[in-house]
Amino acid sequence: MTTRYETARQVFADWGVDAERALTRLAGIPISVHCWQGDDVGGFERKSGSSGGGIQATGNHPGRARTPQELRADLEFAYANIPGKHRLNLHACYLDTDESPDRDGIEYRHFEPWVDWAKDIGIGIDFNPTFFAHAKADDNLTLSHPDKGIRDFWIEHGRRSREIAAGIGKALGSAAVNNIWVPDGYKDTPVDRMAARRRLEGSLDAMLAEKQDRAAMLDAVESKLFGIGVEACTVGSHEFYLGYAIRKNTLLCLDMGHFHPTENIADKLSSVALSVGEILLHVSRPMRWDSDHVILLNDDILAMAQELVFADLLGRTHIGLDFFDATISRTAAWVIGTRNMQKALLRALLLPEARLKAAEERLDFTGRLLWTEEAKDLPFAAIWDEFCARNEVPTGQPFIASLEAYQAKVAGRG
Ligand code: RNT
Ligand code: ZN
Repeated sequence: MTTRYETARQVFADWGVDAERALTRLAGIPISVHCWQGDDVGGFERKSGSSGGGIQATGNHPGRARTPQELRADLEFAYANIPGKHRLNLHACYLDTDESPDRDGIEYRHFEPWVDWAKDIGIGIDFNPTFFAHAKADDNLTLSHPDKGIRDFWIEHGRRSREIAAGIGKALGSAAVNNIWVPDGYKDTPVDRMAARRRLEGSLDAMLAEKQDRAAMLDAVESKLFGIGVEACTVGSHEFYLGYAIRKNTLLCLDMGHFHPTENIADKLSSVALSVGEILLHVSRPMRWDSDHVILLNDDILAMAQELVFADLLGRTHIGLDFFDATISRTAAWVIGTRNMQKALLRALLLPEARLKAAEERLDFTGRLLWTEEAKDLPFAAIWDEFCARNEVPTGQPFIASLEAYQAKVAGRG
C-alpha cells in the first residue's frame, strides 16, 4: 500500500466514501471481452467472401490475429494488462476446427479448444450466433427472410448456438450469455413491416423453443436503429426486442451505438430494468453513428457506470464490450477500452451516492450540482493505481511500455 493510496483513501473517507469497499466491489465485476476486436470481426471459417452484413472494421494496422492460437495469445496478453478476472465473448464464426461446417452444422466440439483454454486460465465464456458475413445473409435478411428455406437455415444456426452456449456454460460452471443480433432490414422504405416483424418473431420463437438450463445459458436479444444498407428499417428495432424480451423473459441487450446519437443510453437502464429481469450491455462509442470506436473514459461511459451503481443494477447486468478499430493495435484497443469501462465503474463506486441522493430527495438541486462538480476533483487515479497494483497489472509508463512492446512483437504478422 502506497502513501499516495493512503492519502487518497482518507480524502474519500472525509467525503463519507469507503475506498476499500469500492475496490472490493470493482474486483467482483467481470467484463466480457469481445473476441472480434482481435481480428477485425473476421473469424476462422474456411469460406469464400461475402458481404459484411452491416458490420465492417476499417483500417489495416499490422498485427491482426490470423488464427485461434494467435487470438488466444493476444487475449492472454490483454487479460494480463487488465486488472481482475474477466470473460471472453465468442462469436460462432470463431470456431476452432479443421472441419468446415456451414453455420447450420456447428457443434460444441468445434469450440472445445476455446473451452479447454478458458478452463486453463479460469475465465467464463459468452457466446453469439453469427447471422452476418454469409451468402445467406447477403440480402440483409436472415430470420425474417420471406424464403422459408433461408429462415430455417438461420433458425438451425441459432438453435445450435444455444446448445453450444449451454455446453460451454455447463463445462465452465458459469452461465454463457447467448446474444442474438440479426442485421435484418431494408435499404428503402418497406411496405409491409408487419410481415417482416412477424417472420422475425416466428423464427425467434422456433429458435428459443427448446428449454435450456438458465444456470448454463441465458438468451439475450439485441436491437438496432439502423445499419449501412438497412437505412430505412431495421426489423429488430428497440420496441420489437423490448417487447420480445419482456414476453419471453430473455435478457435485453442495449448496444450504446444502436440509438440516435442524442439519446442517453444510461437513462434507459432504470426504465428497462422495471420490466426486464437481466440486461446485457454492449458498451461502445458511436461517433456520429454506430461506428464502434474504442470506448473512452468520457461522459457517456461515466453516466452508464453511475446508473449501474446508483440504480443497483450491477447484480443483474452483464457488461460486454462491442467495438472494433483496425487502425490501431488490436491488443491496445482491448486493454484501453476494458480499463476505461473499469475506471468508469470505479469512479461511480467512489461517488458519495447517499449524499447525492439525499440532496435530490429534498429538492436541494444546488447541493446536488455542487457535490457532483466538486467530486470531479477527487483523487480517483490513486485508487485505480492501487487496484492495478493489487492485481499485479502495470499503470503509467510501464503500462504504456507493455502495450508498445507487445504490438512490436506482433507487427510482423502478414
Ligand atoms: C452489430 C451488433 C453486434 C455486433 C457483434 C459482432 O451492430 O452491435 O453486437 O457488433 O455481434
Ligand atoms: Zn452490439
